[in-house]
Amino acid sequence: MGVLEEAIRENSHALGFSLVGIAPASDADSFALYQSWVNAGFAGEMRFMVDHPERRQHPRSILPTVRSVIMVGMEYAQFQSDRNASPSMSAQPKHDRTGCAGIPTQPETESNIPVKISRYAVGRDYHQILKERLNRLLAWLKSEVPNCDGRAVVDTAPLLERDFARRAGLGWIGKNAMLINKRLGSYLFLGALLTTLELTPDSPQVATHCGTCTACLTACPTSALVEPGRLDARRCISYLTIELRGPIPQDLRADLDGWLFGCDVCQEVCPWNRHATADVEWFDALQIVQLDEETFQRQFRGTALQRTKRQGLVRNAAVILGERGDLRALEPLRKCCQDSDPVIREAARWAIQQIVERSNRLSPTPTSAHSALSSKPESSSERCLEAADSSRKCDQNL
Ligand code: B12
Ligand code: SF4
Ligand code: SF4
Repeated sequence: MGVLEEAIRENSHALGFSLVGIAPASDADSFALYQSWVNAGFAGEMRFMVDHPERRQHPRSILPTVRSVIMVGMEYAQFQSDRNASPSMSAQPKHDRTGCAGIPTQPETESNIPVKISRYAVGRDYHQILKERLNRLLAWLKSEVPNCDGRAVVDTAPLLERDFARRAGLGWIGKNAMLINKRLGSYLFLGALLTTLELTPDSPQVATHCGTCTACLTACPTSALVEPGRLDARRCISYLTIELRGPIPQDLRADLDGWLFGCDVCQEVCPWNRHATADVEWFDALQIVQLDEETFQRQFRGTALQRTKRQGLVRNAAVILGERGDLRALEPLRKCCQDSDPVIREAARWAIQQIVERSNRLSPTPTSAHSALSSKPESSSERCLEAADSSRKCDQNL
């Protein structure tokens, strides 16, 4: 390894990047895989993945004079110490430390219905933090080699990041489609610094270490991993709760598995994450469905949750509440039926229907209904009837 490459590594580590590697700027190895993924319709409504596919073939579409791609990986844990954007709505206790097969649980109390956000979304939005640090790396590189140029990219540029990370030796692509590092697992963000410098590349990772394991394929709640490493985003909870605008398809609503934003199931079950210390964060779905725009902005500005907007977050909470069938959700859901947003109204109406139907199934007669309706039988059954009425009114509004 040359002196400059060594200095790049040292500076990257100093900036908090646990993993650093260099890949040559050439055609993406798996460009054909990406094309067949798009052609199969797996990108769903993500236009940014479908439009101009040729841009993902070579990183020169981002920086025309690029000659090397410095790939970095940062552990989620780095971010989770920075909780200044942590919303006060989180259910307590906020964080649940889990490693391998650590499926987090949060006890329900009388006043809350816990739902979880995936580990990568905890704390400040990673895009900003990675980009800031990559730009610092670029500034340092420019001071070392004055004529060089570069461009920092995180997530949003047309670069097949996992592909380049594998080529830079950061890890292999698991059957769960994640870039996995033998030492650190997969709770990692990726970022890239494209540079005009001709750097000595690292050896690509060729070996995979999944072996005969298929834990992620069987654990995925929606069977989105249609074959090893190939994900139908239209079924993925991460896509459904973050990227999809409009209603969540009815046949997948029962499978959201309590995820309000994103999903980590295929990583939670991965043995390579057994030492990981990343946390999920819990929220109270009863509070989320009551969020107004101002509160949403105040609580979630600067976090990854802004991507789904208030519409997405309230929609997701309503769908999960409908699936849970808890009568406490009826009152807030009824208010959602009056929301100015049609997607929220539809989700609330559907949720109310689920709760009413479930309650009717559990207690077909008023007497048995009362005993099934927990602590406040009279008001609960009244609310149930009113809810059914609201649901009909909502139908008319749509
Ligand atoms: C679109 C997108 C999504 C979509 C689609 C995901 C997908 N699997 O395609 C949705 C919204 C579903 C999503 C979900 C998530 N995402 Co996302 N996503 C992206 C984005 C913007 C593009 C990914 C892409 O190009 N997809 C198209 C498919 C075809 O590509 P791919 O899955 O990356 O697979 C390529 C390689 O794996 C390769 N390949 C597959 N198998 C093999 C085998 C061999 C031998 C070889 C050589 C190559 C190879 O072929 C593919 C084409 O290049 C990237 C950022 C970026 N610019 O790359 C982040 C990114 C992939 N996402 C990330 C994260 C964190 C997530 C979530 C964990 C978030 C969450 N907790 O909810 C989930 C994980 C879901 C999963 N199991 O993949 C991280 C992944 C970090 C890592 N360690 O891998 C990235 C890199 C963002 C970042 N900068 O950190 N995501
Ligand atoms: S993120 Fe969740 S829904 Fe998506 S593939 Fe992984 S386990 Fe399945
Ligand atoms: S769960 Fe098993 S098969 Fe899936 S990515 Fe991890 S090691 Fe590979």
